[in-house]
Amino acid sequence: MIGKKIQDAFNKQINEELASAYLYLSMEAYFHSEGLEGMAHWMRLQTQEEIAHAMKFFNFIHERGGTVKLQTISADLHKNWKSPLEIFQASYQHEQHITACINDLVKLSKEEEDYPASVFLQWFVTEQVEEEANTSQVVQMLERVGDSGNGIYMVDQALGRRGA
Ligand code: OFO
Repeated sequence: MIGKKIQDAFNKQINEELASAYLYLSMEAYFHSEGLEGMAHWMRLQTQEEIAHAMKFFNFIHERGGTVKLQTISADLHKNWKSPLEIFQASYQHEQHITACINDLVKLSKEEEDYPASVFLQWFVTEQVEEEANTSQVVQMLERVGDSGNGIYMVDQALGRRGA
């Protein structure tokens, strides 16, 4: 049986993951409006990953006999985006925020001596290393090309090759 503190914290994390999906969806919409279909594709896969992350927490709560409580997703994350660089910088910052959330959950699971939760969270610890690396690499690429239309086109093509 899952303890109340872990259940509440995991429910909050479901919201964080779905808010991440919502954030990336707003970014995908911007890329479509700019005709950057490779970046839009990259964001679509990112959104799908975030929903999968939320579902891992959702399933874990149920498997441990707990109750899932869905909460309102913040619309503050949905901005009027202005450029690919601004978007990927925001993505990188957002992933750093998610890493901090996961680290707090790991700490709580240890304080609560909830070993199944600690083991479950290890996947997310590893995943966050990848999430930060992926977004910061795109930031570097975009910084390198600056305002060059050809450069943005090349980055768009590269991101369009992202596999699931
Ligand atoms: Fe982007 O890793 Fe989940 O939120």
